[in-house]
Amino acid sequence: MEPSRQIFLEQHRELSRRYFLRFGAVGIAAMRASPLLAEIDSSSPIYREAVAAIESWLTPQDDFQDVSRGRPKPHTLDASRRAEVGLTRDTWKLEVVADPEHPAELRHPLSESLGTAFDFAALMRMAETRRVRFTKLMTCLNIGCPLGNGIWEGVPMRDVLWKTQPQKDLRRVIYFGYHNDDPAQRFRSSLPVGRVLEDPFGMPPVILCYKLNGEFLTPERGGPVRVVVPEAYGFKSIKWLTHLYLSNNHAANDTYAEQNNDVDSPLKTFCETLSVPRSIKANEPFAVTGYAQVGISGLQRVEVSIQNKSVTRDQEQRDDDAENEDSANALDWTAATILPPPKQWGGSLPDNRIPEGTIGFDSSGEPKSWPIRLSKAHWAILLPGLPAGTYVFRSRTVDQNGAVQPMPRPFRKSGRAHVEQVSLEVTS
Ligand SMILES: Nc1nc2c(c(=O)[nH]1)N[C@H]1C(S)=C(S)[C@@H](COP(=O)(O)O)O[C@H]1N2
Ligand SMILES: [Mo]
Repeated sequence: MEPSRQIFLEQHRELSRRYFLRFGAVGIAAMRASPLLAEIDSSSPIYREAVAAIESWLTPQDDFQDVSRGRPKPHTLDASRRAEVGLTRDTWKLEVVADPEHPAELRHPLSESLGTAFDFAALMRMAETRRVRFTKLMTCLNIGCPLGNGIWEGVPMRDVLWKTQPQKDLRRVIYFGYHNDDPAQRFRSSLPVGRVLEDPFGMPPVILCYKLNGEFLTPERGGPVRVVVPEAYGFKSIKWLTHLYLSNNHAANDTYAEQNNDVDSPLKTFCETLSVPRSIKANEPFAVTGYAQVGISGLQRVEVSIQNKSVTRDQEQRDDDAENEDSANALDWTAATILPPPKQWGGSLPDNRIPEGTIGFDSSGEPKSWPIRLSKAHWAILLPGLPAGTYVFRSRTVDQNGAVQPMPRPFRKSGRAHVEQVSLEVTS
């Protein structure tokens, strides 16, 4: 068997279902002319090779993209300095105290000065009974493209919060990590206390995370302990965690709010291409692959469209209209194939085994449903040959509520949602 075919068979399950290209009667002129219009088998080597080249579903910890602040960045400190400042598992201490500005009333603060700070050994004892694991795509609101997809393990933040015996005046949890003991460098985030104490329907808890893909968090990923907020953009998942302030403040005061970000925006559903052939020969089919971020409203389908830009004058006006995303519905959209769960999860998972008890997976490590919310899906499509010319390729998601990308929340500062446009040159 040729190697790419072998990889494909290892990475992806049953894809033998023949699928139909539905560029139908209303399809674009270029496709109407194509003899390949009717039906294309996904066993085509072009399609299979493109699918085989798709990135792994889980991202190895060291391959995550990094978004870190600090002069120096805390993860760049050498091992002995990290031990001095509490950034190793042996030396880590977490304070859970009343917010100095808007104090909640606590009976039993966890603080260094009282000798009650929470340490890694206590976290591990708590983990014996309280440990949770879930998959999550880490995405920076400002960057938009996911930084990595992982299985995050930790204990619910509420279990540590309750140790302080809060009595009243608790409306928000404000939290930050080590930043060279310099308040000006502090990167702060916050959550309404309700989100910490109780999980919205179907949502995993907010955790104090110590493992990613079955291995302890590296310094770059925020180790020894970071916060992970399942449904939020990355800025809520504070690394090198050192402090929780229990606060009576009712308003978000995240550092990210200072950059005009919509700090209460949960992960959106959107998609983008991973591979588009660089050179396309006229009248030869070609494959396009991509990923979708599966936001809080799930993923129903991925659709693609190809717009012919080499057209006559009266069509030009219509094309200009289509540049405006409001008019995107004037284009013809066709469903791409959302790939099934992979056989190889990637992410350097020990023994390729989904850790036991990972939310959304059954006891044998099979996903209970697919795609998984707050994570990632891959998609692919084989397109029929096109006449020589210039085209624009677009892809977009439709979420489980039927909202079509960039809806329901199109604003850039609420997270990326714009519909990607890739230009295609088809040469004879
Ligand atoms: N302490 C601290 N935590 C932080 C940051 C930071 O600069 N300092 N960056 C945040 C932002 S903006 C993002 S997008 C994520 C990125 O996570 P990653 O570097 O593990 O991919 O971490 C968040 N946690
Ligand atoms: Mo970010």
